[in-house]
Amino acid sequence: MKKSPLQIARAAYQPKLPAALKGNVVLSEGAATQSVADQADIKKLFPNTYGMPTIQFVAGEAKKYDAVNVGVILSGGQAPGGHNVISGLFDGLKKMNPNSKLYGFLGGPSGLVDHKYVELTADIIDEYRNTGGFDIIGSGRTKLEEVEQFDKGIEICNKLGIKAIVIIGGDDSNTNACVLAEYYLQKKCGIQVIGCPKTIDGDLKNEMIETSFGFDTATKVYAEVIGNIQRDANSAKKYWHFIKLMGRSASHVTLECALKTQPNITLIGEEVEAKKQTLDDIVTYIAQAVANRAAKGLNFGIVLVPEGLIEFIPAIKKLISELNDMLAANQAEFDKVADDQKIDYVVKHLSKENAAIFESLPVAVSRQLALERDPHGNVQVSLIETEQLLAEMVGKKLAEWKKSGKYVGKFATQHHFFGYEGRCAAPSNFDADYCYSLGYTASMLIGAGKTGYMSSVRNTTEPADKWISGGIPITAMMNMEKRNGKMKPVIQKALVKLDGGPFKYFASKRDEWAINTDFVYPGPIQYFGPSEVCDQPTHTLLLEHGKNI
Ligand code: FBP
Repeated sequence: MKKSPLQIARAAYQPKLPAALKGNVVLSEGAATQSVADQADIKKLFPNTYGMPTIQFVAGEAKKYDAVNVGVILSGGQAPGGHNVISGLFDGLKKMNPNSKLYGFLGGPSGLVDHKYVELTADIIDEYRNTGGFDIIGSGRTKLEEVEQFDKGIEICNKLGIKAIVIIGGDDSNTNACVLAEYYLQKKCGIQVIGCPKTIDGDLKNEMIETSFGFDTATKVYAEVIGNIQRDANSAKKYWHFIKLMGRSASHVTLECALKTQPNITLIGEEVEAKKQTLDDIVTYIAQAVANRAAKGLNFGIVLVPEGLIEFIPAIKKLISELNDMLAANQAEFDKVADDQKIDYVVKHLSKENAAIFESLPVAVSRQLALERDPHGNVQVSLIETEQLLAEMVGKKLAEWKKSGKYVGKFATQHHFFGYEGRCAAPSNFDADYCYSLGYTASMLIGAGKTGYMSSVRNTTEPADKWISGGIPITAMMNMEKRNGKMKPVIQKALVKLDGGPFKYFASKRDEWAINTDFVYPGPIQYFGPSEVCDQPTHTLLLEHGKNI
């Protein structure tokens, strides 16, 4: 395969590891844990994996490890750094015992069930070091939650002599990893399961998991292109750019990009929900900011919109919740309804209030809400064109205001959606190091005989040398939530905290950014050069750790 000069230089990059992982490690156990909520329910559902202690790896004496065969799965959406998790895992396993083997299950969790796999040899791993993408083994969104699937997993693991599986995924995939770990313990089949925190959305985090991998690189890519668009807007001075950013459930990506680029308007879904805003409130807020700038002769600007916005609007959230329950209860009947009758079916089966809201939505949005779900039952918000919807609604409002003289200006718009552009970018130094360390830590958890743990690398606003490597029981992150009409144990999503450092900083600045043109142009990710240019973690991480940006 032909490679660019940067790819060649990047292949030679040696990711940094926490100091403790550079030599021999021993395990130090912390306090016993409990789940973030619903302790009694989670304990009952996970009798074998509940309450385990947190773990930290510290430098120690050399130890002999038996050779072990391990399987690895990439699950869900791509995130920069996945290949480095796998290379860190590979190197860690080989360091413990050079006869250990790593198998990659192909195409996501379905590879385990359908017995599709490849042995990952040193030659294959070397091709993918420090590269973006998940193409080394592919990914998929198949849910692992049926006993038959778990048993198919045991079959292939027995055939290949696999004693541990590493699942690299987001909150849903790691929830499934924990269910699998619990089942394999109950069955006493001797297969460990370890999770790794992945998602560009940044919503899988807590005290021990400071960030999910991929968030750093993806937001750096989006911030670069937002900056480029800002410079274009400030040069041409004729367009308002509406930019939707990925982040299915949480607005971390949008908030991080705002902190990096200082656009005029940024919507944060979590705030919309807390303030119980309606779609009209949001449109009015944007229109007012456009009118204020127009009064200063500035008929251009930037609006950032998180892709999950729609689901945060309380009225629509209620509608989606009823839709989920109704569809779950009537799934068999609904599946038989002809495609062109499905919307009518939905309207007839909703409460009056929600049916009215459903019918008031643009057809494209209502179709998405009712008909297009991913295998975890999530609304596929990346397919809803919120940026266009908002631009049109703001345009209409401004046209009304123009009639009454409340607004004088020109309003021409451009729309963008940045998501897929960032998910497979070559990992930043931060993600390259963080992912390699996560993978390496996963190998240590396997060596320590652990199961039901998520690989954890902390203290990430310090240089990599000072990072702390360990594991956190997945049950400690769980609570009970309604999924497809039933209460299920799931990892609690980390949403933007309105009293947290990143949001508070943004809120203190946004009025100035709205009226002025205070754009920042971050430029492209730098892989080589001074540390302050190449190795900076996200603004979100810095502010969450009480540091300045
Ligand atoms: P994960 O949570 O699986 O990492 O995926 C995140 C994400 O990129 C979201 O931001 C987006 O809504 C979704 O995946 C898009 O999914 P798909 O790749 O299936 O279109």
